[in-house]
Amino acid sequence: MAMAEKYGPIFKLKVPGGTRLIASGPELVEEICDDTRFDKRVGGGLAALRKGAADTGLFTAETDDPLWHRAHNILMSPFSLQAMRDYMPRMVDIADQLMDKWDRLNEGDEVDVPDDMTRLTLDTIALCGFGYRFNSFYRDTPHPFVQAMVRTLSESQARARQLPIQTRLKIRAQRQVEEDQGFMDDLVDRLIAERRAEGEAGDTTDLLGRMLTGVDRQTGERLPDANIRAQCITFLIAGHETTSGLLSFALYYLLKNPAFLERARAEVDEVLGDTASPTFEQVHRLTYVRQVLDECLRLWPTAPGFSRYPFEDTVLGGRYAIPAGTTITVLTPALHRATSVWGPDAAEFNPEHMAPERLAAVPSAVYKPFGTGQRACIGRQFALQEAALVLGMLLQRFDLVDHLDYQLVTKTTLTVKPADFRIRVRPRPGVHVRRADTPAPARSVATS
Ligand code: FDE
Repeated sequence: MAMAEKYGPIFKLKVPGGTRLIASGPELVEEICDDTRFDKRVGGGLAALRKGAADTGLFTAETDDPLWHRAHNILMSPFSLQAMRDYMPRMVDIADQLMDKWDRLNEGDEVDVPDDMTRLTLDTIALCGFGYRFNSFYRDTPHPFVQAMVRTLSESQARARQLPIQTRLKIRAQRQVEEDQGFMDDLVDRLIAERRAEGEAGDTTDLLGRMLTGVDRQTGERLPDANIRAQCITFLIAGHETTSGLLSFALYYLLKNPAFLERARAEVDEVLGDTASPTFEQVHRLTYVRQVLDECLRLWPTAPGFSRYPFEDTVLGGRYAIPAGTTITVLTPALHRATSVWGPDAAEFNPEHMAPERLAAVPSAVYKPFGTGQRACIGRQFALQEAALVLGMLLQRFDLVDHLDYQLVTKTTLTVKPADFRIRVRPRPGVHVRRADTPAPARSVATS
């Protein structure tokens, strides 16, 4: 981001793996987002995880791969508005576990915010995705699946940064990756097999159920099991760190800006009152909370960029010649701070930047926390609904205490998060939520 400020709207960055173009000027990004001239470049951290074409989830598939189209069409249903409604009880189920944990802390106990948000988002995507409970709130150390996933991700990140020869020499690391991938595949395969065995009786409202029964309207085809498995793993990876970072930044900015916190809380009190289990309608009425989240994604889009390439030789901004196939990375945290778009206070947190009347005047290409075009994030509504629900429930019940006078330091792995962000929480005096006794659908599956 400092380089973008120094070198301008587009610059070249030389790294061991080669030279990269980094773009953050709004006018240039508007052109780069044109799907008729540019397409997604599958690269970087996640691409190193690809095994074969059929084994590739949406995120790492090439746009011209027929399986990407088929999966994309079939997956529109599990990410539709109707599906979001169906996920609500499961989202509340996991959110309740977080509320219980914070509620039962003793005076003076600390919470590690990103840690708890990661427990929450991982468990939420797994429960809504395929009825599986990682039970992260009941563990000190991550579930073995999560350990395998984290190791695989950090190895693939390392590979994106090193030379291919270095990768080949790391035999032990390779063996570990294979072992971890095998472990993850086995667990997901078991879930798929169990669901198939249940036949008609199986849940058809979660992601897995919808993937197993879904048919691509264009081709009439279904998804092969190997592809369904890859999608499940992709959703776990894409759907948890990003959303947990978003919630962590939201708590950070509200902690540091009491006036915005009070305004958000006034809305929460009005919309949620003392209901313990918010409904779909209530969550979607939390419009100021949404503005807070949108503003967090402006300053810190937790997936901090995306890469594209032109189909043909092209010229950007009337002056930068770009040969066909050249990778350009759009650096969204820099793009999102353009003073020409957001005004002189572009670098500051202010949910007013996201007021509907103001957004209406902003060209869509300058706000891209979920990527762009046909390859944009399919989980966007899912993530925003989950985040609004959880932020709403937290504001409804807790006061946040900044006992360490936390100063923001970000940590970037595949995603960006606040590092070492610890706070204290206190139940809000005089607030008692009413517990509804509607347990969420719960299935548990034996894990070896
Ligand atoms: C996607 C996405 C993107 C784009 C990338 C590129 O272009 O390369 C982005 C930027 C994103 N995404 C972001 C985000 C943020 C947040 C919070 C999220 N995200 C969340 C989520 C959840 C889920 C489940 C998801 N997410 C998922 C996903 C997927 C599958 C994808 C791929 C799509 C295609 O390609 O087709 C994404 N995501 Fe996201």
